[in-house]
Amino acid sequence: MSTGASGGVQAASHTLYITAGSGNSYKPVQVLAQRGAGTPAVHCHLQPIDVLGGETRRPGFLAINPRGQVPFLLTDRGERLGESNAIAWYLAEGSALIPAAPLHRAQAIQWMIFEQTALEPNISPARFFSTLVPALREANAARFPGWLDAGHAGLALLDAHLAEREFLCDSGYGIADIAVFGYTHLAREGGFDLDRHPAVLRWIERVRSQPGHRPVADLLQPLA
Ligand SMILES: N[C@@H](CCC(=O)N[C@@H](CS)C(=O)NCC(=O)O)C(=O)O
Repeated sequence: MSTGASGGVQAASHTLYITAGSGNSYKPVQVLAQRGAGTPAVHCHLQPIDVLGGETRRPGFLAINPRGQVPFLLTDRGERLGESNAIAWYLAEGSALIPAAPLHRAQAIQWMIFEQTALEPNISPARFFSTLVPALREANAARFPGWLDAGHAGLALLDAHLAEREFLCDSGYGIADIAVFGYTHLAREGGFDLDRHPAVLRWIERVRSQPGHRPVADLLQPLA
């Protein structure tokens, strides 16, 4: 028995392992918050993991996810799933967050791969050493120019795409926006100048205004 997304006690529930302040952990939680009225409920217990305290490297967590990373999903049937975007997709099934048309579904996958290859690998470490563990920033100073250059190049591509449209896929707001928003909206915390990307800034505000949107600061709060 565990507390579900509804706040009530559920007989069977997924367990989603997450950590505070993480753009990756934020994505599947945002999906749970935005699956929308009228779609079947997904009962999910949010289990905080202390990454900075080393919990992902301890035997207890490695027995759950040998890769030692969050987010990680243990389903109500004991199945295991890693990778934030895969978990987000699984939890979004049955909702309008996943586009219906084949081309739009493929566009969503395209942007979720872009997020993991062009944005997250640059924004996440720059932010980590700037904001989450600033004591290690100096020791990693030589790596910052590479992260900033590559991250800005990715943000420029995103900006050019968004200059012509409201959301990433032609079908409108959905899972790709949630995935790309995860680290993009935190980029300033890594030293990125988002003023260079005005269409990205306008899109960030559009994403923030979507029904059910929760700020990353509320990541560990129980879902309504
Ligand atoms: N590609 C993975 C990256 C996951 C990741 O880097 N997780 C970090 C927190 S944001 C983590 O668990 N780090 C702990 C560790 O490596 O020990 C995803 O999208 O889920």
